[in-house]
Amino acid sequence: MATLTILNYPDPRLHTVAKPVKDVNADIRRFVDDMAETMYAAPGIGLAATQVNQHIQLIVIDTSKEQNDLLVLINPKIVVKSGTQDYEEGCLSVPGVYEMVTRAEKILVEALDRSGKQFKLDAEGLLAVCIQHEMDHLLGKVFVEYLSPLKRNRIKNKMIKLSRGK
Ligand code: QAP
Ligand code: CO
Repeated sequence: MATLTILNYPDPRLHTVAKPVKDVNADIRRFVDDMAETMYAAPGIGLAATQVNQHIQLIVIDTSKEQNDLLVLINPKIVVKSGTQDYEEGCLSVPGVYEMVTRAEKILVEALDRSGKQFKLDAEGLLAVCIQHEMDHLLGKVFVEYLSPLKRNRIKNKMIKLSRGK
């Protein structure tokens, strides 16, 4: 296994739209393992393939306290959503920044698992927020794009300054 390099906002590659996975084969399963290792090492609760510069529809999530309940979503689709909730979100691609975002409270998601089998998942609360946040990445969208242009520009400038110091 290997940890992958995470792209940092405002890297333009974070705005790439991901393509569906055609075949959940051994290469994809190896990539899922590397994604999980990268997320756990960070540590984070969610990571989209877009964030490691692989533009395919694949997400790993683990919102459990013990970090021992990996959820793999390949080609995810939200089939039903209801309600709204506000949650203070962060992102491994925007380190040190946490801001409130409004999203659906409950969602029904359809996806393939790491063996390529289709499944449905009812999610609410933090898990629902995390799935919506990660699915946005697959569409090339970062959570700071929900903020006002003023806030977003402040964050952009902060990130550029930080990356200069590396
Ligand atoms: C997305 O985010 C998420 O700023 C996953 O310095 C976050 O794993 C969905 C992280 C919150 C719902 C609620 C962020 C780690 C991890 C940082 C993450 C940082 C170190 C973020
Ligand atoms: Co993110």
